[in-house]
Amino acid sequence: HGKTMEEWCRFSVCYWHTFRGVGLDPFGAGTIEREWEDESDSVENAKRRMRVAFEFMAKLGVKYYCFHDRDIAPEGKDLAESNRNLDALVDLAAQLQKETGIKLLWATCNLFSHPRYMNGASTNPDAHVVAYAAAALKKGLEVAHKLGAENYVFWGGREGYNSLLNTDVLAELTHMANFFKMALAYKKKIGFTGQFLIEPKPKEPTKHQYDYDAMTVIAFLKNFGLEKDFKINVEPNHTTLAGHCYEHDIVMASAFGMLGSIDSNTGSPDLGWDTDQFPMDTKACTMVMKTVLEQGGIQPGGLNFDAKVRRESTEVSDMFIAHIGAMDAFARGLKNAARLIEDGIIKKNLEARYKSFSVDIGAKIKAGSATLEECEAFILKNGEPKKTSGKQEHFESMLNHYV
Ligand code: ASO
Repeated sequence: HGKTMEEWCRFSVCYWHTFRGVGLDPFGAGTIEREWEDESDSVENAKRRMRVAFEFMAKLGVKYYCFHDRDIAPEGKDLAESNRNLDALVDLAAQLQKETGIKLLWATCNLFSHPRYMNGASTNPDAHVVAYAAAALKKGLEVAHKLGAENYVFWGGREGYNSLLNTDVLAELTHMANFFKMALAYKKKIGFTGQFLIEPKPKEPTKHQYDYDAMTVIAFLKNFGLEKDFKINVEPNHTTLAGHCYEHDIVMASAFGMLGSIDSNTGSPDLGWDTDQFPMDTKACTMVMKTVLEQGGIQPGGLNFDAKVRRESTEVSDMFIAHIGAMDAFARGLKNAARLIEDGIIKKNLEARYKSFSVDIGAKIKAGSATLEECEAFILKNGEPKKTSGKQEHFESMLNHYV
């Protein structure tokens, strides 16, 4: 296909789990201590952590990373101090990126952890909070621009509702769209060229999250005229929380030209919450890479290992194993997908399955030029359709041959 394995698999390490994860879960405190961390949450500690992070990524051989503003630099007592903290770490990141050749796949702002965001950021009922989130976003875009981020992600961590009785959903969705429009205006103003991405999630911590899944996000973007400026970052565990499988959202986003990047973990259907395990499911990786191959790649997005360090994962060596295993899973997925496509079985089957759309009334339906009267005339002339037409429920079994 004229591309190397690395170009297809643009792997990225996520800062928030790999370097900030301490093994917290909704039912218990952290279990992991790293020797480079101290209690201070200071800029000095953040700098030490960043040096370790780049050393880890360089040893791993991964070319990209992703972060939230608050992952790399501590929150200050006010916006100005938070921004100063960020500046200090951004300078170091720029230097380390240069030294190692590691690039920023995407940056984002954490607009969900601080108590001020307890009712959301852009969809918060308090305009003061919305304005604060916008101010943080302004700085986040400057940081992304300065570090040459190839994308910028908007994950609406708490953009949703807990009760329909106290929520004006149309007002909140409009505020969210206006927030994105402000971001677009500022992006243009500073000349930032990274791709904007929205990451869907159906619920948790809110009862219902607005960016439910790929199709919901596409509908939202089209409704507010934003579809040309955004693509989607699909996160597998979020798709399983929505009741889909990983590849469903990948395929739906890609079908509409909106698949921008992929967070790579294994959604666990055994647990209800966002467990984010490192990817190991070769079948899912095969299906994902099939879509990536079919759409000609995932640039400027990538495969970001948004996977939680497990509570037992107290050794740094375990972090290497997790990432290496994850890269193997996707590399196998890519090879499997290439074989699957090259064998031609899918293409041949699809052509046969939809061949009725190349002639007669089918061709007119396909072109959008058929009328109800013409369909009726076709039936009167050709008789009733056979109920077995197009059914192949066991076709999927052939995937086992490739995985
Ligand atoms: C943390 C979430 C993840 C998302 C990221 C971006 O776990 O899914 O990609 O934040 O804000």
